[in-house]
Amino acid sequence: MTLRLVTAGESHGPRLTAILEGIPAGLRIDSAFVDRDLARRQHGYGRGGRMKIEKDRATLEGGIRGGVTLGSPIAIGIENRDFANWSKVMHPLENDPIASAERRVTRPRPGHADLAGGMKFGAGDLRDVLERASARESAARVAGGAVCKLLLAECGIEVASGVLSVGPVIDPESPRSFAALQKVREDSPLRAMDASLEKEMIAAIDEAKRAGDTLGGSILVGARGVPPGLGSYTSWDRKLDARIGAALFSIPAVKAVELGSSIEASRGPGSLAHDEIERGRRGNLRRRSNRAGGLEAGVTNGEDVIAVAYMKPLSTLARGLDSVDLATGEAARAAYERSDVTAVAACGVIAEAMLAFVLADALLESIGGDRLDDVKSRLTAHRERIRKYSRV
Ligand code: EPS
Repeated sequence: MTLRLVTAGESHGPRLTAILEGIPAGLRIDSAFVDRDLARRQHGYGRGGRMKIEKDRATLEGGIRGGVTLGSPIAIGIENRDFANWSKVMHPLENDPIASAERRVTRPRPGHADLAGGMKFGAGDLRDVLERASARESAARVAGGAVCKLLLAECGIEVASGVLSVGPVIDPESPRSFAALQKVREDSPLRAMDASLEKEMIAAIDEAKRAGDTLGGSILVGARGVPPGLGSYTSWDRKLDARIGAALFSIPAVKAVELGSSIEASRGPGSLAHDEIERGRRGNLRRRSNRAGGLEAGVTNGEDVIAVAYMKPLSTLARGLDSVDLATGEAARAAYERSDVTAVAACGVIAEAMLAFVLADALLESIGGDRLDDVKSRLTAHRERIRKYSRV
């Protein structure tokens, strides 16, 4: 692996940290761009009280000098404003025993990491688990992903996302293309691909909230301008579709991932599953469709990379699900403090970050270069070689 992204920090601890290692030297970092993505992740109808407290901003703390990367690990900090309300319980060194006892969690939520994580680490207080398992961590990934997007943009690659469905509200005919993603309105309440569905989506969220329930949904994430030949078919762990799948599966609450329109393709014959090859007017090779989502045998084929991530409904329900109190052994309702009703809009922005990371990693692996100008000139040579190959 050429690029590495590590995050640290608890949801109500002092701050989150992202360390991104492997970005070439000479990339200009626009911190306003990173902050814009952090704000996009916080946006979205259905979020809870926490998003009113936080105002995520990136503090660039390492690997950058005068706004330009040095080739060393990039460190980004994001303050948790809510820490001010939790310092007696979440201070890394010293906590107030009475406040900590009051905030102790012993009734695991089905679907969250509480019980499985508690069994793994032997946590007497499930807060030790849920603080790190919280989707708050995804803010650090979005900051790291924004830097990857800046690298990709220098190489002519764009990444975008939109909400395909919320709960049962979906347009099954919604086009799965990058062009459709470009129509998504960033300031709309849900960043839906089909704006005409937003009213119905909002009504579904309101209804779930009234019932003390939560909703999931699905998002489309895509990239345009990706050169052919990234990833590899030669070994299972080099396959880019597998790497994109793993990255999207790592997003909190994502339980299924699809590339292109492969679920529909699996239900029909091969004649309707593949993307037939033809020659364009300028002699270039092109496809009549993009059902494969820009990936064949784990290698990019030059079409837009398209994936869908499916998010389960959030596991913190106001009404609570049946559970067992680990302190008493008795049946009990799962713990509830506060929560989002849905975070599907945020999921799209996190998916952009994860896709940007995997594509930047694959680009550096295939094209390489210690300095941005080396990467760009090598990429130009790569694109030229492929252009010549396609015209033989
Ligand atoms: C989350 C629970 C909520 C969400 C949180 C993820 O936080 P709290 O427990 O403070 O109400 O708001 O998401 C974020 C804080 C965020 O920045 O996305 C959970 O349990 O996963």
